[in-house]
This record gives sequence, structure tokens and C-alpha cells, in this order.
Amino acid sequence: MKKTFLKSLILAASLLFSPALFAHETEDHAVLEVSDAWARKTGSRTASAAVYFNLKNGTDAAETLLSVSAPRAKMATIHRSFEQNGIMRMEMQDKLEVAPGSTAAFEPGGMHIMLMRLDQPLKQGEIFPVVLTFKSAGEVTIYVEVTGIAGLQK
Ligand SMILES: [Cu+2]
Repeated sequence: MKKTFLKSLILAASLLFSPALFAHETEDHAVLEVSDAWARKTGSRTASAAVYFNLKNGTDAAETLLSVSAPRAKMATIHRSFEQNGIMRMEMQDKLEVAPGSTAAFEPGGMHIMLMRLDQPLKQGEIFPVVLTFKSAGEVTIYVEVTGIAGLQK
């Protein structure tokens, strides 16, 4: 218990001094980790985009993603893609709960952050911020890399 508390303190400190931590590779002391944040570049006539990442809850309590926002887009929502009668559809999620020790994958064909009414198209190589608001951790800024059409290459 004491160790977890210490970890929380370190997390709070890293939130204050290094929000970029969340956009990159995992760190031993991080308890809520976002990695591999990416979005495909968009065409000049496309006003929306999907953001993908892995969200690991390394804490010993459930965490809930409550809302999202992005300076580059007028609207941002938590979306889920699913197939219905052979047609791919998307629906808005009002929140997403992540169980302790588990990872939520935001990936093509599944959960994603939907950006609507982008101010400018997303250009390959660009890195832009998205703010995730959690029930316990509060606001966490992640940095999203814009990839080519093929998506994130690992
Ligand atoms: Cu969507």
C-alpha cells in the first residue's frame, strides 16, 4: 500500500514536469501509461480523424476515462467501431473503464478517439496534443504522432 502511494506521488510529479512521458515508452514508475499514440494523416477535405494508443492502468484500482479534448479539433469523443450486419459502424462511448493491471487498446476497428472539425488537416510527421480526462488521475496530455496512410509501423 505504501509503495503504491509513493508511486502515485511520483506519477503526480511526472504529470507536473513531463506530460510527454505519457506519449512515449513506458517508465517503471509510471502507473498510468499511454504508449504508441498515433493518427493517420488526413486529406485536405477530411475534417475528422481517429486517434489510437494503448492505455495501461498499472494502478491497483479501476480508472475511468471520462472525456477527451484536443486543441486541433472542435470536438473530440470516445468512439467504438463495430460491425453490424456486415457494415462497420461507430458509436460514441460516454466513458471507458480500465480495470487495474489491464490495458485498453485503442486501435483501428475498435476503440478510438474521434476528432471532428479539425482546424487543419493532420500532416505526416506532425505531433499534436490530446487531453484525456480521468476520474482519478485528472487531465493527462498525450502527444500523438501523425503517420502515413499505412498507420503506425513498429
Ligand atoms: Cu469514430
